[in-house]
Amino acid sequence: MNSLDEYRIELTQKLTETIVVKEPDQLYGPISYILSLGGKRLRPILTLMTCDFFGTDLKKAMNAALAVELFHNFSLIHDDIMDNAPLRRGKETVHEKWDLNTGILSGDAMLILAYQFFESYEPLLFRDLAKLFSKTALQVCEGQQYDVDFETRDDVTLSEYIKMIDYKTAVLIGAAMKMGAIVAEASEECRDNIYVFGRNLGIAFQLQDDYLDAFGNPENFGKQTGGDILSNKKTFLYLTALENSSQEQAEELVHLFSVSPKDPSDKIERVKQIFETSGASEATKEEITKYTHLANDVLEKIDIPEEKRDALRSFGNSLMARTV
Ligand code: GRG
Repeated sequence: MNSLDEYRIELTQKLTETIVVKEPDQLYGPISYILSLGGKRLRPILTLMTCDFFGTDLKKAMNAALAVELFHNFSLIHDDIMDNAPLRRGKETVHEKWDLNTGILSGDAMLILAYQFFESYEPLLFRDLAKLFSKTALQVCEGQQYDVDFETRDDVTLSEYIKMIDYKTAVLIGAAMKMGAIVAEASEECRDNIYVFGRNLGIAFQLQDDYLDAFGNPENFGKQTGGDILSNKKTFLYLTALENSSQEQAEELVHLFSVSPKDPSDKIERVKQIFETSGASEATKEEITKYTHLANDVLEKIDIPEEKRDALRSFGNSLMARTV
């Protein structure tokens, strides 16, 4: 069993070897750029780890892991375009460094490159991997569309929000793990259970992201906190605060989320106060714990050695406790 760092090192080495800048460099340069910005490499590590845990050499899962990381980075480029975001991983976004069309086309090329990585697998594995990948990519699009729709809706419910983050974020984490299980030729039941584990963990992961966006320490988190508040994003924190507040406080919150002051520091501080006093911050932590426990419950059904189950459990718990 490898350590997380070992999975990350193997993956990053392979990524650098495989993705080289060639002509036209306006197409491949941005791909190499976004991948060089690092990131946690959470999804491909999970693919390698799952394959390893089901008893197969992780090298066999490398191409599936690379596909997952390419897809993730492609979706970040296009997401940044849609959000008009200036920074990604603390550096200029692709469309800022180059331009919009470059971001669109390099992103498209990454999606195709991701699919190409599956071509190295034998037909049955190829079929299962490509099928899962297509289904997941479509769900990610649906999640993204829900997210866009929510910007102009004022009646978003908590369950709709959970469905949105499930599709936009969690399904890919579930699929990343299931791909490891597919490559390891684990039973259907194991594949499905590890998928549910990853999906629940993915929901906890996104809720933790929302929480850290408001309450994280900017030095650890790597970005300025309050970004979601600044962009008036209807996160779990916001929706819970609205639900739990008095009419007066709810009206204040709605008002705060309708203005964009030049100096936003007072707005951010006041919204965070309301998140605290309404119990929304506590409720979000409880929701993170709920989804982490749901993930851990499924683990019990998976037929792997106890030490590996423990490793997955502590991985889930460390995500729940993460500050970055
Ligand atoms: C699927 C065809 C197709 C199009 C994509 C743009 C889009 C449609 C979807 C957006 C998907 C998206 C960007 C979801 C956010 C996922 C997320 C939590 C990103 C941050 O993940 P981390 O924290 O990032 O793992 P690092 O930087 O560590 O890799």
